[in-house]
Amino acid sequence: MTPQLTRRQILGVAALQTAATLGFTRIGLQSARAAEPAPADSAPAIVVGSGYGGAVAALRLGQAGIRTLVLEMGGLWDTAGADGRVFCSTTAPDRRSMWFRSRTEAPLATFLWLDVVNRAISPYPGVLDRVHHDHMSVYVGRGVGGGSLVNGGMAVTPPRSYFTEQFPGVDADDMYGTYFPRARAMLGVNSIDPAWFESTEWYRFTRTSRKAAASAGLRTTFVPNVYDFGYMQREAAGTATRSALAGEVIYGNNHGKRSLDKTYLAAALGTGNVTIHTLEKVTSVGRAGDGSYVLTADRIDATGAVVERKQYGCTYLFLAGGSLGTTELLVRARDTGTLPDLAPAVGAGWGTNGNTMLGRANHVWDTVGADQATMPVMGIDDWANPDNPVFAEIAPLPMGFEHWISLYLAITRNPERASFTYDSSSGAVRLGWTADQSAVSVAMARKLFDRVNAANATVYRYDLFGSSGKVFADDFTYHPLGGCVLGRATDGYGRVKGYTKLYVTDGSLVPGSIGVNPFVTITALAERTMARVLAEDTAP
Ligand code: FAE
Repeated sequence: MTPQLTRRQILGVAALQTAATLGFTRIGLQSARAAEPAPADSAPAIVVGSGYGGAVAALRLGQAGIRTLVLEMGGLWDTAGADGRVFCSTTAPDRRSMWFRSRTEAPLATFLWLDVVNRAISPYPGVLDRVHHDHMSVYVGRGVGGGSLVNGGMAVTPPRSYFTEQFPGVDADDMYGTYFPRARAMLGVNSIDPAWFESTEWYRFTRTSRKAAASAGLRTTFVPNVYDFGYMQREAAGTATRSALAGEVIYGNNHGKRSLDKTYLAAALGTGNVTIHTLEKVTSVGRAGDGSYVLTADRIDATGAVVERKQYGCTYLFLAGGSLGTTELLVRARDTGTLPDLAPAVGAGWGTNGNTMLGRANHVWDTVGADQATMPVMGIDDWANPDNPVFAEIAPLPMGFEHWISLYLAITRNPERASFTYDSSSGAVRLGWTADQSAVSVAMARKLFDRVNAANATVYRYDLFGSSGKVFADDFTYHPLGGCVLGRATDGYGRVKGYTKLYVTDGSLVPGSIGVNPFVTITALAERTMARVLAEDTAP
């Protein structure tokens, strides 16, 4: 099923394509028609970042008739390289894969303890970044669309009871009646056809994991996705170019994925009120004497060199640089004195969503298949277990040959939280996460998967996360959450405490854990914020 694009989305897609073809770093409806528009140094509203929170803000501001500028540090991913493809695959990564690296840093570092996964690449503003802090590194997407360009597309609405626990001040009826459905509709969420799932070779790996879970008495559940499953079935039938069936995911999907540039951002550009500047990293935020906001941004080229330092001004400022990006900007602003009235809660309440990755070795007769679709469609749902709540995504590991590995991304209910601090000597903002805090997630994941192994007489894989024989990947997360938590660093709607007309709309609002993959929650909360802000704060 292909979602119906509105006329405005079609205009937006045309603007994105024209900007890409002509190499523009400013994208708006004007660039679809003629030459590059004149630089805008100020706008009524500025949005920092073009991931989920930023895309929702841009669309709703544009629809309200408010001229809006989006500043995105990553590039626009819409131009085919010499190989005819926009993105490279996970099996043959090149410079497009990662953000200014000379070697890829894939989550699964080794196979049979061998360093055969990562490749030398030349530094370039690639689409996936791995941001290193002590004891924890964070994977994030870079580009127009943020994490939507690189993620697994799992579009999961959290259990209402856990959402309410995490957000006691948010009206759950509003969320489950209005904002979650609105977010899912706009994101193009769809579900795999169960009959096709049961019969296709591409999901044998999921069925094998389901069987192992069932032997341990564990429940599995289908999860929706934003990858177009109609397209995927055509890939399998040989009538569409393969993407999810060609190993594409963490370095981008060339087809099938409804990333934000195809949904929210296309619609935002289609309003005619939204312009996106790419390869511009906001480095500081402050306030002018008249109460407007002043931003400094570095424009970089493909080598990473800063080619221009720009100043922007706006009345309304929406921060959507993701949990790391937004928190870093605000911690620095508070502690360097450019926004001194920010609350002490800015920088606190950060968590990994309890992420831990692991692999199990199946028996030789329990094959996972050489062919694996890259989009996960099922999870082991033991979240309601009060003793050890875990939701484990059954993850693909497409290697093109039978390897008998079941891979999982476990989301555990780890209560540990960390804070960011500003280091005045280096100017860096550092995360204070410790190895002990990761050990909590590992213990919970181990408890669940020890059960699965015991019931199936199987063992863990020791060869996937480096040469040391580590079973649980405890040093990275895909789900950075928190840092500017809703109701603590902000009011109940994302308005930053201490200031007016300053908002947070991204994953930094979520208090470190949401129990499922987070982007549907981030999108729905951003919808709720924008509805309130446009109704109350922007009236003339
Ligand atoms: P995000 O999407 O990260 O967007 C922030 C944007 O701001 C990025 O484009 C940045 O480049 C940009 N930016 C940051 N700082 C600046 C600055 N100073 N100046 C200008 N621009 C800036 O934030 N979630 C799911 O729900 N389902 C999944 O299946 C799933 N799989 C994942 C797989 C991978 C490999 C990864 C990395 C993540 C996955 N996630 C998944 C997580 C999901 O993508 C993430 O929660 C959201 O993207 C976060 O949305 P935000 O709007 O907070």
